[in-house]
Amino acid sequence: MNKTSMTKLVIASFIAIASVGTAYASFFDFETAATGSHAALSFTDAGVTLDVSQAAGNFEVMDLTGPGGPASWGVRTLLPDTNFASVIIGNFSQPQAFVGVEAGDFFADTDTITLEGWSGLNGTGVLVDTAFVVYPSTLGIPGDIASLNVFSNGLGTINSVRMFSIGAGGDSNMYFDNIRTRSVVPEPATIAVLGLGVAALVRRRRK
Ligand SMILES: [Ca+2]
Ligand SMILES: [Ca+2]
Ligand SMILES: [Ca+2]
Repeated sequence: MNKTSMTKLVIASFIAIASVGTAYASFFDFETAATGSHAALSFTDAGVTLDVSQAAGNFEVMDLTGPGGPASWGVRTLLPDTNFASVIIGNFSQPQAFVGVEAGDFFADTDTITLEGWSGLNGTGVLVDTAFVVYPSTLGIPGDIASLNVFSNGLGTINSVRMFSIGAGGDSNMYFDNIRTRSVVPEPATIAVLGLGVAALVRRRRK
């Protein structure tokens, strides 16, 4: 295979990967976290670091062994503190094109679960995308898992997320787990422009 066809193959593979809707590269399951109350925790997977905190107060890492979560959630999961409208914040070490999270509750109340993707850290800048799901009191884990996804778009890329639920009972005891992300990669057009720039530089050096 010559160099030109190799380049074409690389670009074709890149376009194929970029067009997959919710394919992900980094996965955060929180299984390594100590149970209990935390002000902040840091997780790294596939070159992306996720810093978890709460807008105010501490969040919890719950042990699901007792209540029994879904098998795919393992034995550690995130829970906002039990104050009304507590918000879990996730900051990423680099811009993300896609962020997904799973959520669930143990019946009790009807929850409105929200995932917001923001252009800045700590839920600042532009609100790029929002996903929300109403999770009725008749639903509960391990059987019923809600999945929420946000995507970068014309408004910007995602550098942080806010996750929260508002329960009809005034609490926010919704459980969050299995955060999946895909980092932003330069678009083929950007790569082509960069390539032209390099070629121009090489030509100038040769003169
Ligand atoms: Ca987990
Ligand atoms: Ca509920
Ligand atoms: Ca609830």
